[in-house]
Amino acid sequence: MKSENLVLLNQFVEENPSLHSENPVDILSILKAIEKASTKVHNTINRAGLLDVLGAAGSENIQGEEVQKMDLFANDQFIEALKDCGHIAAIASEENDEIISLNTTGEYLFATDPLDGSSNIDVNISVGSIFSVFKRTVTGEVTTEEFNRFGYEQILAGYVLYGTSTILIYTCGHGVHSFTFDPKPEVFALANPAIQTPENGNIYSINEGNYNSLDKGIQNYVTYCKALKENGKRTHTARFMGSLVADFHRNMLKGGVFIYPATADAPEGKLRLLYECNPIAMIAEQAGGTATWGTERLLNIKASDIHQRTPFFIGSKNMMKKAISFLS
Ligand code: P6P
Repeated sequence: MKSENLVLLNQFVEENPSLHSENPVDILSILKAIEKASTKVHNTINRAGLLDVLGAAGSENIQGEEVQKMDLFANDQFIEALKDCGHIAAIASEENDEIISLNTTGEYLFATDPLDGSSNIDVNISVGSIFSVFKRTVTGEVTTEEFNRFGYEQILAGYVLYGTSTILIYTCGHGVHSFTFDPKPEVFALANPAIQTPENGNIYSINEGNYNSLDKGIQNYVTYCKALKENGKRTHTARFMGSLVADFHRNMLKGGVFIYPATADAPEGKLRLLYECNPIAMIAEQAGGTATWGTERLLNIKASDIHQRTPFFIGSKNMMKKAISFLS
């Protein structure tokens, strides 16, 4: 496809205002900031071995996890780009214990895991930037409590997946839109205006290293996935990359279920509600899938802490029905 035929973000938003909430101009401005920041991340990740950006930064985040150099680099890019965009009042980031106030006149709140799965960069496995946007209901100085919103209140949610190609996936609640990064001239171009996830699939994604500490019902579901057909062939296939965005994106396109439940290492679940599970759950639902924290809809949770964790079940509608049927 010649570059002059590519549909870029500006054109897609301007030609489809009804897909972009009641303020498409604001949404475009935020998306352009995400494009700017993720371009910087893309260019750095692709040369990581040649730059001093691999490995640990020598500090821990609020979760007590070792921060990677690329986490800090990605975080800085998003903060800078969103500051310039002017519409963001404050950011809640996995990399910062407290919220970052940007602009008291900003109409929106931005939550992000700027580079999820970053420890995979050193071994060349796909990673992702995850983002979630809420419209403010008050004005003036932002407080942390303003982020205590229901997941279903998000007005923009999505991720950038840095894989064999770099792609931007987002929704404003009117379908899931996919854009592919074109390195020349460093823009995202429309790939699919409306992604739908298969209702069925055979991929199950769970870290079975946790098996012996899982709830009995989840153990029983894993055993169900290992059952063989009458002809002796497998019924399911296991795929788990240890990179949420990559695992979710594959399952969304091919059909599958991803589970990160409560474990002995993570009694509340490992994944964070505000900037990992909420945005990906909104994408899943908009693509025709389901996302829960057990038997209940994930987006119905009202956050109470910007870094709170939650068990996470997400995937194809019918696979999720079967998985949830095993939960007590
Ligand atoms: P475990 C990456 O650190 C991450 O936050 C997600 O991207 C991924 O799904 C999960 O943790 C993997 O965790 O315990 O299986 O290594």
